[in-house]
Amino acid sequence: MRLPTVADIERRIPRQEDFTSRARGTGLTARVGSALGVAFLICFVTGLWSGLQYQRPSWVPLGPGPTQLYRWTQGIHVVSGMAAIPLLLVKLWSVFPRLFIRPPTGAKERVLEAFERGSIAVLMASSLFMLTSGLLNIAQWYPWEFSFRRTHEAVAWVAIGSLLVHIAVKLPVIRQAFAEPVEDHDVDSDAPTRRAVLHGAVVASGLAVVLTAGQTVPWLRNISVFAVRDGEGPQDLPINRTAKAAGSVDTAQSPSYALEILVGTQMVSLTREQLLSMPQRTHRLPIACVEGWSRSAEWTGVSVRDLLALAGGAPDSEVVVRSLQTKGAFGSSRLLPSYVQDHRTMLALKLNGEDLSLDHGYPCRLIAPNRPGVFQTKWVKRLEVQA
Ligand SMILES: Nc1nc2c(c(=O)[nH]1)N[C@H]1C(S)=C(S)[C@@H](COP(=O)(O)O)O[C@H]1N2
Ligand SMILES: [Mo]
Repeated sequence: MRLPTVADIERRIPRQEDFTSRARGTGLTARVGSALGVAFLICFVTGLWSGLQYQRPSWVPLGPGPTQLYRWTQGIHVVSGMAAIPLLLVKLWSVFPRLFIRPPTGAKERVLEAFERGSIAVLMASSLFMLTSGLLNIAQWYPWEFSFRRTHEAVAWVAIGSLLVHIAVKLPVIRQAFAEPVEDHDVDSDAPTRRAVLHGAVVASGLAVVLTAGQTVPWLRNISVFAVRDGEGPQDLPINRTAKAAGSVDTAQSPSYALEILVGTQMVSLTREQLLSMPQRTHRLPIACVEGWSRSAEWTGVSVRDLLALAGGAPDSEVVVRSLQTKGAFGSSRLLPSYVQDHRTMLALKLNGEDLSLDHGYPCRLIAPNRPGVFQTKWVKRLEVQA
């Protein structure tokens, strides 16, 4: 038996001409690609905004208003990511045969071609990584070892950078494609047309939006089968992490529980009864998770500002909030002075008129306007202020 030669193998690799579907075409690619570019851009900007909540350069103002801002930016982030998935799949399908174009013969052309293919490979790999890691994150499945947030943010820069290069390189082709009709041949009735593929991509993307958006938009909730949380949960609010998972069941229900407020070296302790005897404030505020789901509720409790006043802390302090939690991440968060000054930043004792349930953070939880859910610390043990 003769081993296959390189020429034999080469002959078996398909050529661009072997893909005969007339449903592919530059007009289709350019249109789906542009929609995808818009979705990526929205995703990138809203994602940057979310990243700033964790690490803020001093010139970026972050505060409690507008109350619903983070809820909307993060809802839009997740929805535009979902919308991008069908668009990316159709886009890749529409250019797939180009993978099999044979390299050009001239040395200079080969180098240029290698650069172009290299940049597209980076764009494709980073785009697929962004959409996959985002999707797995909202499904709360972490099959990886690395930090989701840092990696998702770092690769976003690679994706947006290679996208800009790609657009710059293809601009003449894109221009021409938009100047011409999507179909450039006589449409025979049997074959799927480019227009049909384009419509299919738009419908699939629109469906992804509608089926996800209900986690932010209440009146869409019942049809949003892709929403990660259906809005169910004790006291009408979803639960991400239970008290059991956080290892706070016993300490949260202990009769010896007292909230500690540490100002410099001075400490004030307050039992839940003492907290309840302080002036109570009630506000309607959303929990807005980074996974895109959000839900408003009526919270009643004591403002952090009132608590600082009682313990001798200044109202323009930065406050660290620590939880009783013993297992897992998100056991503490930091309140910027702008949040502390707003009386709606509270330690909530009640939710929708009832005592806070254990899984919602009993004996008390932080709630503040325009704040990512992950910083709305539950089972609060201590407020710490640098004197
Ligand atoms: N102590 C503590 N507080 C926490 C969390 C946590 O894991 N531990 N999860 C946060 C997250 S990610 C969100 S979105 C909100 C709402 O989560 P829940 O649905 O679990 O209450 O609570 C936040 N507060
Ligand atoms: Mo969250």
